[in-house]
Amino acid sequence: MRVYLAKELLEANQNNAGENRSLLRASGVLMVNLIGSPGSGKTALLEHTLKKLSGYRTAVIEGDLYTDEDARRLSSWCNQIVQINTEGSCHLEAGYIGHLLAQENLLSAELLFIENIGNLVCPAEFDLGEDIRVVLLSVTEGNDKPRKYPLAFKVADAAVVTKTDLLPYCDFNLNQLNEDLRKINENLALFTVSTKTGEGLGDWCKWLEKLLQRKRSA
Ligand SMILES: Nc1nc2c(ncn2[C@@H]2O[C@H](COP(=O)(O)OP(=O)(O)O)[C@@H](O)[C@H]2O)c(=O)[nH]1
Ligand SMILES: [Mg+2]
Repeated sequence: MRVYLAKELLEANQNNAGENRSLLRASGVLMVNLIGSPGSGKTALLEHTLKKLSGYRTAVIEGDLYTDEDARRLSSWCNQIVQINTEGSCHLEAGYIGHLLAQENLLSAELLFIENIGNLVCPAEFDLGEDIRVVLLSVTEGNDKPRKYPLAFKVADAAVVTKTDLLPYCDFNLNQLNEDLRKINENLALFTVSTKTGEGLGDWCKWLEKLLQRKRSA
């Protein structure tokens, strides 16, 4: 009997991620991987981001355990959407993404978003070959989450604090969050947004556009 070590499987994932990254570089597609707890506002942020960036060719890989509800929410706002149902698995892997890049017409997009499976643990361990990894944290989850789930914030390029319209009703301490995040990842970009009021969405989309320009001119 052969015993597989998680380390070996992660190495295989890393190789697949490298292949995805080469494909994306050759095609000039900017791939953004969104991770966050169930209900942190990933789909809502995508809906509003896709609406604001409607001048670009956009595509979404929507990861869910079973349903296609989120894909249906997003389908009017992007040029292409592909649903992956993991049927219980708690994260997406680079091999799945590589398969979709090869089978679907995703490389014709300029901006390709991935909504990862909702949780702050496993998705942090699996590089998908993305250019940018973004972790969402809603104010209703509490500002202690980076201390409790540091890897998700350590491996991200940006953190988006969502549902800021609810700040008056929560004990969420943005200053403490900032302090904790600097200790975990001093290069992390930080955005605060509300899809209800529109606060912060402009800055977030401008940042994405800047990354897109940089990718195009690379
Ligand atoms: N008040 C408020 N609710 C939000 C905001 N963004 C998302 N929600 C709500 O939070 C719930 C979960 O959002 P969803 O985007 O489905 O989260 P996901 O599971 O991470 O994709 C939904 O009921 C949304 O309407 C926000 O900015 N403010
Ligand atoms: Mg969702």
